[in-house]
Amino acid sequence: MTQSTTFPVIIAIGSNLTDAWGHGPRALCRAAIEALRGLHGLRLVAVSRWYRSPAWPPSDQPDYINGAVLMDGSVAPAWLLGQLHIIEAQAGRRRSIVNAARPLDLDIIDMAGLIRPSPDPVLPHPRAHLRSFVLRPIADILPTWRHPSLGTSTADLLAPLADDTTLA
Ligand code: PH2
Ligand code: MG
Ligand code: MG
Repeated sequence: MTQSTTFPVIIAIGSNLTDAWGHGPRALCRAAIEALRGLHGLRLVAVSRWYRSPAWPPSDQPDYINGAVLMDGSVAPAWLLGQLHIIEAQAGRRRSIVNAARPLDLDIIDMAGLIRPSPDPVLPHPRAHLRSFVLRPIADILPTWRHPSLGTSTADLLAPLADDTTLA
């Protein structure tokens, strides 16, 4: 039997709230790494540095902590999205309005270059190329990455963006 592999799988991590137990964004992001490590069918290959940035769009929300992980393996996009929603819910995430502050956000950015306009998860993530808090962590974990549909490197995508991320 042939075993297909899916590489790269890139998942962006974000948090800008404390959970009900008092765990802040840094702790929630670290716990998310351990939860991702436990996913069947995927292997954790690399973890980015952590970055801090103001919430986008500008608001009075707390700053975000963002990072990303690189994984490989062979799983279906819809299955992976379901697993990420479970991990988000375990961190106390309740889905409300778009861009609401959240204790944990896990977004699939790329699965082996798959172009998937619908259904969810839409791939590549439709706003990844516009967000320095997504692109800088990707540059850490996979410097050779190119945006699957644009063909552009992280450096070229970052160049025109106002980069308000700093190392956390
Ligand atoms: N995520 C959002 C909305 N705004 N801003 C920053 N700085 N970082 C995020 O991860 C983020 C955001 C929705 O997912
Ligand atoms: Mg997000
Ligand atoms: Mg999300």
